Amino acid sequence: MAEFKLHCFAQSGNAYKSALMLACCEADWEAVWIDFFNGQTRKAEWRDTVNEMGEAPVLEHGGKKLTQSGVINAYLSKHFKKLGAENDDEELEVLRWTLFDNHKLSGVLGPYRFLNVLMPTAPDPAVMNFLKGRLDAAFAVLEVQLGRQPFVALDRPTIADLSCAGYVFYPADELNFDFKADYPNISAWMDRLKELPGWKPPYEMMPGEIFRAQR
Ligand SMILES: N[C@@H](CCC(=O)N[C@@H](CS)C(=O)NCC(=O)O)C(=O)O
Repeated sequence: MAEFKLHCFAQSGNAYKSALMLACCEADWEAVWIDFFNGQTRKAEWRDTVNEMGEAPVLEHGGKKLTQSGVINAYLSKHFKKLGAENDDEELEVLRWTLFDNHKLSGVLGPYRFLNVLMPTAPDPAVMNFLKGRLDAAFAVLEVQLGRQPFVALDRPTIADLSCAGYVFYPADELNFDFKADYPNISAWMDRLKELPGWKPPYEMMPGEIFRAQR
């Protein structure tokens, strides 16, 4: 049995953040597939026994059960002494960008992509335009930051980078963003992240069938 278990599914960018962390730490881990699209995380039993928040990812390790990718990755970073902060100021900076990601990037890009290609009914264009505007504003912030320094929070890769990268490596038609053309600093940062030992794109990292909604 593997030392770490990550409850996840291939479409989950939030789970990808922790899967990527486990891979970068060369952890002995296994994926426990969540049948998200048949409602597993909405069932009372799953909420009672796995995560009361009804969300992926969930990490199991040595009797601990952790949720929230930011918390999971902070735990893994301390455990493996990788991709973390080296002092209090750095820790705050890593936390600051992780919260920015959860609120402004992944917290919007996840639903935007879900409406775009995964939801069975076509999305309302007004909703998509609103979310796209929010995302362009958030990516503009990241673009400026990555023009100042090579990685999001510090001058070296940290778990804040993994957080901000949760969704950007999904196929372009799922995201509707052309990072190379519109966000060159983000695109160059993505190339740097691909150099991390253990890096793989999300659909190769986690179990699950790739699909697009048939409308
Ligand atoms: N802030 C959380 C977000 C987790 C999250 O929203 N996960 C999605 C899958 S990518 C989910 O399970 N959503 C279920 C729901 O919102 O009901 C994290 O970083 O772990």
